[in-house]
Amino acid sequence: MLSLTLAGLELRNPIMLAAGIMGTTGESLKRIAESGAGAVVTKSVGIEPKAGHSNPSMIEVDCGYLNAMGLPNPSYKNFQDEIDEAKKGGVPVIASIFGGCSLDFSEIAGALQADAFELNVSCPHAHGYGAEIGTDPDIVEDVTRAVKSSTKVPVWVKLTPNVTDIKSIGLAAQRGGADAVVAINTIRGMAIDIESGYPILGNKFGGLSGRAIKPVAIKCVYDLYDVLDIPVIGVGGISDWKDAIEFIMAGARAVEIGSAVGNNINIFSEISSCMEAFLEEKEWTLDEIYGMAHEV
Ligand code: RRO
Repeated sequence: MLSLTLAGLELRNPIMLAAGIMGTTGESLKRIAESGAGAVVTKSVGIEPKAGHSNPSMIEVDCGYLNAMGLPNPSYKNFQDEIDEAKKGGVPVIASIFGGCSLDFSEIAGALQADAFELNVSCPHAHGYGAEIGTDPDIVEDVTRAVKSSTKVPVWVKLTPNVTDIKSIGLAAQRGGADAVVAINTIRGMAIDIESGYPILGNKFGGLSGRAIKPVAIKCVYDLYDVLDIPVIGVGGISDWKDAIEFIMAGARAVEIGSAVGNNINIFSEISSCMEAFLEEKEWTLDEIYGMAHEV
């Protein structure tokens, strides 16, 4: 049995869709829900419609992807229908939201009807948003507190690894009243075309995701588990069930999958069934492996 209660949400399994992948339309979110995800997180939405950065905005690199999408979104004012459609998939729908200040965040959270909110204070390449505010513990605390006072549903805060000490940011989110933290967003990175000498991404630099970042994410989850009382949700480079188990042993209550969904939409049910078989063979429960790596 993989079902669990996570920060106020009932989940049939701990394997969720991460923000940014197939999360722009209700139809695609519903499809992911129907393919076995425990919950789905939308693409981040903000106050005004945004076209995003110029192309190329996503490229494949060794062991991962670099993206600088630039928060393309239709504005929260045009997004409720997509959330409502996604809810037909029968699993919790978490709205990822971004803003430039606590007022932006609370306006959006006060207006959208979602099962939970994931606060994006961690996009690595958005001027005035994301990691530009999520690297300051005082702002993270303020934003979290503002959202908590404008909604009754659980509030998760997605953290950037592009800091010296992710624990201090996690603690700030906890002080602000977060119900969980999500670690990690992408790692700032860059690629250059050696024929022309030009940076490849339209935005010049972007965020690295995929297999390459898993060890970084594991360490962040491990460190956050040590200092927080609220649950940590792990994300970053999960490609198969072994990765998911590793995150849970590091201290993640649940995980989110992003880049790997691009290759295989059935990844949620595949991970769940392999994870169940592994736990059965080892005669362990999900609860027993949670944070296991801290017992040594
Ligand atoms: O849209 C993006 O460029 C983006 C976002 Br919002 C994010 O949170 N992380 C990322 O790597 N890209």
